Amino acid sequence: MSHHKNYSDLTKSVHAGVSDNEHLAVVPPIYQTSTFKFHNADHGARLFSGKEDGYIYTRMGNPTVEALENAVAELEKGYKGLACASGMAAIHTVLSAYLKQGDHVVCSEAVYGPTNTLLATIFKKFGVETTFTDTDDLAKVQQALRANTKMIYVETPGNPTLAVTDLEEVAKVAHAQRAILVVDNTFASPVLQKPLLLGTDIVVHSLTKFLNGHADVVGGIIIAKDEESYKLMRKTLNLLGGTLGPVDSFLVHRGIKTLAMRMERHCQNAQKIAEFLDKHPRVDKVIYPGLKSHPGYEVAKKQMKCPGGMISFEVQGGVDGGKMVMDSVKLCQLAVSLGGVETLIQHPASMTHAIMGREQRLEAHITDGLVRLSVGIEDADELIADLDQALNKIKS
Ligand code: LCS
Repeated sequence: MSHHKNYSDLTKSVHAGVSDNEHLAVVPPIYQTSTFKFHNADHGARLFSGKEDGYIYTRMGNPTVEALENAVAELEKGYKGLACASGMAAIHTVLSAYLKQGDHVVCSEAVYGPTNTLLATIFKKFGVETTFTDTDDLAKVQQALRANTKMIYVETPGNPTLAVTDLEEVAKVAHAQRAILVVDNTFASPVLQKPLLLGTDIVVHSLTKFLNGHADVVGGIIIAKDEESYKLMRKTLNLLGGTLGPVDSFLVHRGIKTLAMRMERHCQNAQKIAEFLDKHPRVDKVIYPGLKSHPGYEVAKKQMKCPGGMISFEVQGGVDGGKMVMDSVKLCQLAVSLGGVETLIQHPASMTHAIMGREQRLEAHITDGLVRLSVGIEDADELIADLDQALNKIKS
């Protein structure tokens, strides 16, 4: 929506994707329909041939879904969005649109476990090879390149080690190779980081996380930077079929109204909690891009508005210490997923990244005692008190 172009993200979060509709409803209505009527046979033919814009069938497009797609595209400063049934459906759609047998991918070592496994199993089966490497180290990215490298796939901050990749620099490496750069922007959200403005070609998100923000929808989205890329991915998504429904789209669009405000609080709370954990005698190491000790501190400062709501930390006592904390918290909820208003705590080695196997996990710096915290928007001091009593149960 071009008339929103110059507004801040606080304002855009509230208004993005909302356009006038039949009854001038302030909130886009839910078009709960699988199909749309044609005025006559010629009208149907014109819609199918693309000579006229309009809705045909909800897998191919729906006004409620499109409102959400426009909202996120506007926040990311992209061309258009493609809403998907989950973050994984979005990632699968991008990979399927751009890769073929014989191609090679360079992927961040720190990615959501199933993204790693999708590339390492299904795409490998179809003849696509992937090298996983620390994309926060440009020399390693250069080393991983091959003549047939077609895509660099980056998650930043990465799940769960919060490795920060310099997007401007990696985009240069990708483009010198005539490869495309795909960025999973889930941990940052478009309010904290706009990868398309840093040279990225395609952005993906799990909508399930910060964008929706209320832990009640599973969804994903792709943002294309131009019409050509959008059309290729829309064709692919129509064939693969992993689209998002109108009700879930409505709910995510509603969640986005508070996105910028929520992200401010997530960042404030996370900074305070990271500093508390850093001083705690039962904590060996805190990983948060807002701490000077984080190797990506300067890059995060350069490319993110603030370092986000995710913290990883290592407690004393390895797996047992981690278990003690997770079983002792009262306010923080023991659950996977992230980015909601409620604080969640989990153990990547036995939960989100268990699918990778121990050896590959350790290579990706996901140690046995690593605990991941998705900091919510509650009162920071109350969260700190909860974590403090849980950490103090670890035997010294
Ligand atoms: N990308 C990132 C960075 C993620 O964290 C996740 C899910 C996905 C993609 C996939 O999205 P989904 O299909 O679940 O919508 N991350 C999860 C996590 O860390 N815990 O539970 C899910």
